[in-house]
Amino acid sequence: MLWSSIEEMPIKDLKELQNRKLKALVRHAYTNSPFYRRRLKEEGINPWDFDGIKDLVKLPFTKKQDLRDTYPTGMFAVPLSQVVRYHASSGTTGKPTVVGYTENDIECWVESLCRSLNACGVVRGDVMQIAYGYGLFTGGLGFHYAAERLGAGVIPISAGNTKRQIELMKDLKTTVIACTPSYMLYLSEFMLKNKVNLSELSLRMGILGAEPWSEETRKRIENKTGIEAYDVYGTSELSGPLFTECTEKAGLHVWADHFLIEIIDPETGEQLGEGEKGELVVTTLSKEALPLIRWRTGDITSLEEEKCPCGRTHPRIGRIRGRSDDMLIVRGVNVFPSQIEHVLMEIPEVGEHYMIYLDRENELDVMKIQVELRDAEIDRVSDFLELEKEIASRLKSTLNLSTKVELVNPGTLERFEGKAKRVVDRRKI
Ligand code: DLL
Repeated sequence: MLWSSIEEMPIKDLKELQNRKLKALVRHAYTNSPFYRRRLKEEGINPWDFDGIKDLVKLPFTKKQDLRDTYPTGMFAVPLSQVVRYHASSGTTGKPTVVGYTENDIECWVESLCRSLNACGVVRGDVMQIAYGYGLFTGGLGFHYAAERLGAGVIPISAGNTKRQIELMKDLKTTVIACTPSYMLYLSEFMLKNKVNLSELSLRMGILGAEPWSEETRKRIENKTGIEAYDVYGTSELSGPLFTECTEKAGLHVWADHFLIEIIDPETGEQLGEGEKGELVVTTLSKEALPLIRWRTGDITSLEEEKCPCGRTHPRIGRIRGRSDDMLIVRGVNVFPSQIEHVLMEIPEVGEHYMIYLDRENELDVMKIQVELRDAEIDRVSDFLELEKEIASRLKSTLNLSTKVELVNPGTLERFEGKAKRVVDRRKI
């Protein structure tokens, strides 16, 4: 059963709709956002001559850096009095990127995610435990509104507090959990250790995303827990969680009436063909407050345009294979190595050399940072430990993430002749 008949709109009609909406979007951005007006003028684009999808490649890309440069609301295309919600995600130097939504933007988000939840089999009467973070992160509230609209019973528990999660799961007979795949793995470990019998639970489905995971991890989760695990993708700039697999598990459906997607070669910016692996670029066709033109997500995937066996005509993207930049995702939190460097280099006792190690222990991401002292003048162990604690606490307040910090003597860490490789990611996903 479809949520909306638009999900099976003939591909030709969908393309026409996209074409019309793209022209309107360019005019809206040009007229109402000084940022886009300047950008489009620089590229010599007159929105009233712009001929839709045919001219798409003439449009300049937008990137996270543009949002940072115009912090907090310089890219917005509506007066702030029309903004009914803000979300924000972390940025490289501690400044977040801010996304605003009009009432209509929220409506499109809720409607898109309802289609997605329905496509992976969530129905009225399901009890949905939302274990994504609530607050500025889009996961919690995003799922919340869509699940309520769909008629599910929502448990807005947010992330963490595993014992309570399991208690409520038992007592309220949760059927669907929404959380990161690594948290799902952690939950299942915890249940095993605490002798929680999974067959006593009513859980039948997980909607898992916000970080990279693999087909192997899906199999492990499904085998360990007996649930069906579905992938969900989104980014805060596009609205948060948006696209999921359907029950065919053959790629994530992208709602083409709201989002126009391209796959490009991240080096050259050239468009790539169906099935080719490259960076996902998204143009928002309905967003009013913060329209995004050719937004570079930094995520590597491929495009499938053929109608899905489920009958939906909208294009699909494959599982996200990695990133084209250096952003790391640690326990669902976006971390740029430059943020870490920024914090370290503000501490006078710390030298220039550091390494970032990522491991997975008991199914949880662990980040360890080794950093050299500037000179070997700290000889009291207590001062040494104190400094490690201080660094960890500064990192925690910038990254919103706990890290293990290990100070080492000057000259101990590897030096690099070419590009430094400071990140060692040993997680197996
Ligand atoms: O993670 C939005 C979200 C919330 C998605 C809940 C799914 C569920 P950001 O914090 O802006 O937004 O992070 C977006 O996370 O560019 C990807 O690199 C990564 N990501 C998100 N979903 C997936 C996924 C939310 N299913 C960044 N597979 C994106 C791999 C994912 N990576």
